Amino acid sequence: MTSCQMLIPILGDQLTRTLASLRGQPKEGRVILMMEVWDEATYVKHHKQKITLIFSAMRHFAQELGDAGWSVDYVKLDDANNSGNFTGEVARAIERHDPDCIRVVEAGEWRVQQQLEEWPDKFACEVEILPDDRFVCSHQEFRDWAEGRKHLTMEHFYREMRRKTGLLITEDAKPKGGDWNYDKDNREAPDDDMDPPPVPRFEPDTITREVMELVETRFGDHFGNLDTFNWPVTSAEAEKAADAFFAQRIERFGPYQDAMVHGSDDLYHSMLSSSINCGLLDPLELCKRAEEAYEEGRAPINSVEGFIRQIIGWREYIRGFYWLHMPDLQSDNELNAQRALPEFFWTGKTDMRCVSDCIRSTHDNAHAHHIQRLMVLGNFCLLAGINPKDVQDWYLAVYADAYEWVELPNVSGMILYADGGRLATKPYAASGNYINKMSDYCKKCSYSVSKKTGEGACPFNPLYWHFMDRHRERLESNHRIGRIYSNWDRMDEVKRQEYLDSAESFLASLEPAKPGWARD
Ligand code: FAD
Ligand code: DLZ
Ligand code: SF4
Repeated sequence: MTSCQMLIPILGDQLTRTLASLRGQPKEGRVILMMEVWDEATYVKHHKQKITLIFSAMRHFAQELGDAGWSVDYVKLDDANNSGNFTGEVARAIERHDPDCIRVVEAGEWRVQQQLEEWPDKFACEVEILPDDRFVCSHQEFRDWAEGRKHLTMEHFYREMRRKTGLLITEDAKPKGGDWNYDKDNREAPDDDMDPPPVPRFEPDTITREVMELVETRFGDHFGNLDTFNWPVTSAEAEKAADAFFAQRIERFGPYQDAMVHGSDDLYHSMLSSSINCGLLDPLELCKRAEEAYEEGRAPINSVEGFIRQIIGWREYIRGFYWLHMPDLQSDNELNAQRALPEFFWTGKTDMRCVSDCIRSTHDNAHAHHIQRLMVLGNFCLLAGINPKDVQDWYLAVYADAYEWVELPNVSGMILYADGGRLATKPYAASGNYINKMSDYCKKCSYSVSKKTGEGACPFNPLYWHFMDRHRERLESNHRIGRIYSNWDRMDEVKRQEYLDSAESFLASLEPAKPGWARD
């Protein structure tokens, strides 16, 4: 046993050189502990690319810290005696290093934070849990903001974050460009003018290839494909990805934010979420770079404001919302949705061309862009009444950027209305029309988007009315949705029944996913 003054555990989404637990610390007498553990890799059966990304990024980060003179104790998944969980590994590390104290940054996820909070009772040494100051808004600040508000409107929160950070704020405290929000200018349908440049390639190095082998051996039955792995695994690679976004794609990020094109997986999106969430990129720095692009005339206000809103608006709001409503958020099911996730979410085998393309992208890249997650896959789950637990597990498992703190509010609140409207003021329900307007999917789909009911009709059309009809009691009083029922009531009864029958027969045809898909 060697003795150190301080043990500093760093979790897989804390790969930041300026992390609060490292900042200002001398290297002498400190041991950094990093742990690959079975429990984290399997609490859902994560996409193979997600496990590869995290383990490879962790191993690269450990190497960088070592090169910089830190003493790093790195536990690999296959190390003999690996206990399989964070608490067990910290206990073993205490035996190895006999620290006076443990200094750790709070966990991103509620599940892991529960474990951290047991450490002061479990271990004889002092345990200090620090706030994660890589976010603009602390838990307490969000709670204070939420206190006494009837509805937690993202736009109100976002304006506070703009004022707090000074991003896109003029010297006389006004929003740059004149408006706070340019969302109305961010809804262009795809057109022939679109020509998004490819994202940079990141060839797997020896470390990543070793991790890929481990993942194929230990997690071979997990969803996903490793041949197409292209995620940055170091902060240098992540900076290169960011450089490419600011040089080539931010200009058109705004207008085409909601567009979808068959076979095009990134369009003008930044593709930076997986790097931001595991700590390789600083979100505030990215926002500053976006503002610079506006100041230098390289990108219009709607693109820059849109990007900044996603990060200091949505991302921060979602995190605050998660911590405010956990653990209840996990079990909320306002609309009493009970249907099992269909098998095609794993195979992509469905004639719905939009759904199958989003699942293909998810399988090949561990990624789908926002509007695909929201208005194709999410909309389908909402309309079909898939139970929230299945949907949460799926979204948590399949995306490289997925951590519960960001996945759960998006799933429970934004797509499923399972939280009863605390996040979104109305369900994001849409018929095939919306998908047709914002994509090129419908042109070659074997269903017809203009056909409303019966054989060959786009399933989103009858599902939409089936959803509205079965939740009438709950939704009719919502002023943002109520008028939809006047349209429904104006239809003749035969037509209404056709909608309901078409939806019923489609729902009856869905094959549920095989048991054991989420965890062993
Ligand atoms: P861009 O379109 O370039 O956006 C820029 C950045 O804004 C993103 O990198 C991300 O950090 C942030 N952002 C944008 N929208 C959101 C949002 N709704 N919530 C939080 N941050 C946002 N994002 C995750 O990071 N992890 C998740 O697990 C996740 N699950 C989602 C589940 C559902 C059902 C939905 C509808 C959205 C989810 N999102 C999630 C948000 C969003 O889809 C992804 O952040 C985005 O697709 C990542 O791609 P990008 O980096 O190219 O994003
Ligand atoms: C996602 C993930 C995976 C797959 N594996 C690990 C791991 O073995 N060790 C680790 O430190 N972190 C891992 N992570 C990321 C964690 O799940 C993430 O740090 C916590 O969820 C934070 O609450
Ligand atoms: Fe999707 Fe319907 Fe369009 Fe087919 S017709 S791509 S199912 S929206």
